[in-house]
Amino acid sequence: MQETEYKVIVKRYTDKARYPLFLIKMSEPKLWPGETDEAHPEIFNTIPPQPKVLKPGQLTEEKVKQFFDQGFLVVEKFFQPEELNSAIDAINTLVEELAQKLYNGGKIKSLYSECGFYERLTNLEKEFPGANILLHKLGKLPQAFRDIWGNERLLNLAEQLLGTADLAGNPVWNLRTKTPQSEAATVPWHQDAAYLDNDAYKVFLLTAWIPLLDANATNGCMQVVRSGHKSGKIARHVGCWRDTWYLSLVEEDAEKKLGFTFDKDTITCPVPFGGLLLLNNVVPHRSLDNFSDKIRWSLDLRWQDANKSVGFFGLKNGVQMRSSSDPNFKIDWETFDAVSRHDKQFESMNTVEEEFDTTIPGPWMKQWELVHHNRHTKALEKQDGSSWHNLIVG
Ligand SMILES: O=C(O)CCC(=O)C(=O)O
Ligand SMILES: [Fe+2]
Repeated sequence: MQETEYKVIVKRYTDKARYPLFLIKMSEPKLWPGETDEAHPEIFNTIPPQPKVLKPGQLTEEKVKQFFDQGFLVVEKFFQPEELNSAIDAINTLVEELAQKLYNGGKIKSLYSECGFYERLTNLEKEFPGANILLHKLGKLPQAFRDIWGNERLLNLAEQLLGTADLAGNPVWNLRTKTPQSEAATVPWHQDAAYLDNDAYKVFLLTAWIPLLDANATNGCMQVVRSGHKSGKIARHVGCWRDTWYLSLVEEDAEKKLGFTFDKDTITCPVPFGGLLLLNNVVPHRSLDNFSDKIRWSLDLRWQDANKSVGFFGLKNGVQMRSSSDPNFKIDWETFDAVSRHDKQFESMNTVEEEFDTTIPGPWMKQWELVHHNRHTKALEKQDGSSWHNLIVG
């Protein structure tokens, strides 16, 4: 249903019949663009034809089966420490640049140069709450991140699971800056497709979640609902969780619609340094709070069939990484990086990002009911076209 149609209904009921709003809600089951009855189990459950000879990085038959059965897989050993250490160096540079910027802007009194990789951002954050969000919003990919994303062994793995040699990186990638006890970095239960447009409900995105330390239940590793992708459906999400930009699954709806119980099917997934967690975009997952005194850094990177929609509301294209017709295909990172996803997200919400702006507005907020407004959803409150959210949420 279009927003305009909905507004007409709201107007009709509120002006004329003066129906209480909850009746309007009950009478129209499909109010939110993200909410559909679609089911694409075959896309997320079918093992593609497998290579006869495995390339480096590819998984055994048993592991592939496990991934498609459970919707996730922990690979304990994948990277050599050197491969991740260059990402750590690159992040240290980014933190240094952020500290300088905050310092020169008069936002902090110390650069905390003496602190290490797992502590420095926490100190910046204490003086300037939201410093971790500034880093999370980082638009550009340092070379070390490109090297990980375009890593030949990882691309072999993506090719094996996606069943195509036409591979693209999806524009939604993240550096997670999970400082201790920070609400902004604890991501509640969700299905990744809920953050994208409805095209993503029928395109398999493969995520590799790569921690830059031993991630465990104390420092906020991930939890996944085992086999929560089986139905191939997306359950109801609502926004925005606490003081964040996150959507969260409506748990009762998810259990009913997707056919599992959180109690029985939740699996905690510690991942050692050098390992990774693979996910599809339909399996529900969340991250735990970070109760340790170290920053739980991680990267999440996504691949898909280059010929399919990236599902990002037309805001940014993917980055092609392999071509079935050109074995010497070269990745054009420059074109990809020239478009800032976060700028586009602000634009899509008709709002302007200010300096030191620690909010993250984005189009997913228009896909689902907003049951809670906060500073991240402000842009939506201001917009004429979306004031219908407030009519319902109150
Ligand atoms: O790293 C986190 O805390 C959340 C990651 C996540 O939801 C994802 O990679 O899809
Ligand atoms: Fe996610």
